[in-house]
Amino acid sequence: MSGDSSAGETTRTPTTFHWGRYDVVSSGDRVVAVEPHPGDPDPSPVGAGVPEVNHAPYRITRPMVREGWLLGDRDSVRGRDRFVTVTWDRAFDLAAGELTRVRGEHGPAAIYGGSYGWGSAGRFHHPQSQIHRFLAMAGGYTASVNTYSFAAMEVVLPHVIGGGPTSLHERGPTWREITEHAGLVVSFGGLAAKNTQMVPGGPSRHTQTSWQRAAAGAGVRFVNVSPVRDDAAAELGARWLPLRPGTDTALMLALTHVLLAEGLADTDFATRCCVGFDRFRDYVLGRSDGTAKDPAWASGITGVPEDGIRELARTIAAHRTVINLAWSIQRHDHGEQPYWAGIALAALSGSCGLPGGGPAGGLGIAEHGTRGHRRIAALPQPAGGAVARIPVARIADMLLEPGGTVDYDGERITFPDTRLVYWAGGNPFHHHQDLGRLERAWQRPDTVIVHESWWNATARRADIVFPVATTLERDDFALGAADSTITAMHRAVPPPADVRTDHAVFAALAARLGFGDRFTEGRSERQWVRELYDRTRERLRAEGVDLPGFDAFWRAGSAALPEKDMTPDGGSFATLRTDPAGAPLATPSGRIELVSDTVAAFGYPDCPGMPVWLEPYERLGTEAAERHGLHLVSNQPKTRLHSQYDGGRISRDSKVGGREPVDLHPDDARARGIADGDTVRIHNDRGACLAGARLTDAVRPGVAVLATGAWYDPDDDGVCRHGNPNVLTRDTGTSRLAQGPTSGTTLVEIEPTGADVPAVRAFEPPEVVEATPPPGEVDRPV
Ligand SMILES: Nc1nc2c(c(=O)[nH]1)N[C@H]1C(S)=C(S)[C@@H](COP(=O)(O)OP(=O)(O)OC[C@H]3O[C@@H](n4cnc5c(=O)[nH]c(N)nc54)[C@H](O)[C@@H]3O)O[C@H]1N2
Ligand SMILES: Nc1nc2c(c(=O)[nH]1)N[C@H]1C(S)=C(S)[C@@H](COP(=O)(O)OP(=O)(O)OC[C@H]3O[C@@H](n4cnc5c(=O)[nH]c(N)nc54)[C@H](O)[C@@H]3O)O[C@H]1N2
Ligand SMILES: [Mo]
Repeated sequence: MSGDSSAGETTRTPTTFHWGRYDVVSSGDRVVAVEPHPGDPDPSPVGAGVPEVNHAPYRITRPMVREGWLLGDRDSVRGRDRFVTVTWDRAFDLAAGELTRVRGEHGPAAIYGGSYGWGSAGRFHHPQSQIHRFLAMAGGYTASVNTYSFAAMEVVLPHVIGGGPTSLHERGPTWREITEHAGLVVSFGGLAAKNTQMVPGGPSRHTQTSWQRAAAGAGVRFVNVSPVRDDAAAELGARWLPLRPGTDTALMLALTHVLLAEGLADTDFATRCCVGFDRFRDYVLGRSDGTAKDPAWASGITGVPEDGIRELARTIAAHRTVINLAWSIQRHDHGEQPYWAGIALAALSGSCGLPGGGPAGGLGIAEHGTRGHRRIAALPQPAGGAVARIPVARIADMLLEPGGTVDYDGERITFPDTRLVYWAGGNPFHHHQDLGRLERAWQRPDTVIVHESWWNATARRADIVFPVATTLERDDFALGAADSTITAMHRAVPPPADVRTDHAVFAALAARLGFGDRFTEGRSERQWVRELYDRTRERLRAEGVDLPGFDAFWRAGSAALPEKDMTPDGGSFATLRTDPAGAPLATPSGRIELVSDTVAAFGYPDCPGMPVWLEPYERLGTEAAERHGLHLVSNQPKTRLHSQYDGGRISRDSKVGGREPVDLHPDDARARGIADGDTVRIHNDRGACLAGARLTDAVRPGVAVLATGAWYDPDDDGVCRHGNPNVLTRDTGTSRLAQGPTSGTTLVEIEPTGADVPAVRAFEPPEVVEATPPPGEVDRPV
């Protein structure tokens, strides 16, 4: 509970991050500790690293402007420049001036405000909501659609099973159903315990791993189809099927082949509840193209032995089976295919539409398979703010090719001429692919404005940097999308003297641009928090949930909601199974589309009208692997949320020699003269980084695992000294359908570096020069 604290005494205040609910222990202006809430049975360790990062030397504590930009030096380079301190007034004038100039000279589409990223959990201070409201009211902007998480899935699934982008999550079986009815969970991409830590908006309690345990305890068997053994917790006793990354579609087609060839396929469901079964079957059996997608064929592609494939198919047919599809399998070239093929496999498995069976998306991630989603009130957005839009992962294409076009889900999108980029709550110099290419693209706009709390790679590449308050320095409330506790987020400490909230920055800019009152609606931040809580309360009342009034909630620090279990009927595929005509899906046919005439009509060779195996641009077992013999898996980090809190204790403790660890099989390491703990150089034709080798037989030979999120730290040649995998990944869309990111499709080679290696400088702030402007005069470096 918050209250006064005098020096020496500590205060406890409740807060929530995307990784859970915590108590913040503070003393005066300092955060001393961040402790998991006692009600969380399986808290994330990431919280422990928060206090030092909140007060880190690389915290941005004053508004800053890039020197070369301020001086109008067109040859100066973003990312290599010094910064000049400016007053808030000056920073607001510069930003408002540029927004006005760019809109006036080039139109609103020249302002890119996609601003993708995982800003903080609070509902009011949610930076995406703040920036989009601001830019919409300022006259419009170019937005982004879809996600880095699961773009391929969210674009292809509406064609296949209908509904919204995450329809599979809502339709998949719950853990309760799995525990009670399932015999087998086959998980493509595993169900890594590490990934269950994070839920957008915050999990008040982490329940995934205990559900997994309960299912295993009830006799459910698990198969972990993944290059990494630890993608299933040891206690699940999962069978590990290590395949070559990016080959899931071939494996799924072969499993389907066995079901068809051995008379095990549920042809009744396939003909009654799906469309296109005949054509899909003919493709799988090789009748239409002369290649049977049988286990021998798939074994050559996936590296999984023929017998293993045959046996797994028979086990699937013999049990109530969940076909779980992790999001990682679609962050690949042709990433639409494994989701489509996975649903086809589930449709033929005999379990689709029965309790505890059928396809699931992202079970094991983000508390899926537990409860239904809540309708939480958000900051209102004016209509029509986005005057143009791009698929989110096509940002570098947009910056490099103004006027160029991109195919996307049946449309052709023309890239605007981007003059101003405005980011709040994301780190593109962590999340985007081929960062060397993004570096070049990022030099193109006239102006880049960034809100950040820390001198990360994106803040260093901005022209105007607004230093913003962290979650611990603001009042807010949180309710994870599928959660059962609404939590208060009390301001634990004040922000540093010259730091403001995102909202305060936008409110001040709005005032300068003449729509201050419209933006704030006359409410203070605290009044907005209350307002959004009241609106949430109102919405939940319509669902029969009675929340306390704001004051009582704020005092108590949290309020419980009744658990919202999804109907235990096998999800909406159950009604499809019993009555396909009476309970149609929202697809053109009303059924599962094994063949989609809509997608076929787009005429995309890289995403035809049914699930097929298409060669990715690179993979193990092909000629490309002769030069770069290891497949790089850049998965989600166990010790942080992407790049967030990389400098915190938990992430730092995981580094090897101060660099991001790369997991290698001992055989691959031996062949390259690499020992455990060595600094290594990972490289391909796109770039290179350094990392610290960790040898383990928990990765498949031929695979190297370097988690995403190490703060990008390029030297003068663009070699990342710290180990950010996105210097190595390729910036190509999944296909013309979704244009999603393909970070998973990456071959590399690795070698030892020897002793002479540069130090990591990711956490050293850039050079800052103090400007001492006489009042009213232009800032100049001294
Ligand atoms: N190679 C590879 N690349 C990947 C992935 C992968 O698996 N492999 N995964 C992809 C995926 S799934 C995702 S979702 C993306 C994630 O990409 P991002 O969401 O961009 O990554 P984060 O590190 O979470 O960045 C969030 C940023 O917001 C800042 N921030 C936090 N709270 C606030 C706030 O209240 N206000 C402001 N102004 N800033 C705030 C943090 O300091 C941080 O810099 O990465 C993608 N990139
Ligand atoms: N601790 C932690 N948890 C997180 C996040 C985080 O940053 N930190 N990020 C969250 C976010 S934004 C998202 S989108 C989700 C992402 O959820 P996912 O996309 O499922 O997560 P990943 O860790 O990228 O991948 C899961 C596993 O898939 C395996 N894998 C990789 N490529 C392949 C492949 O081609 N085939 C198969 N079969 N397996 C493969 C990898 O070994 C990896 O460990 O995670 C969320 N959870
Ligand atoms: Mo994500």
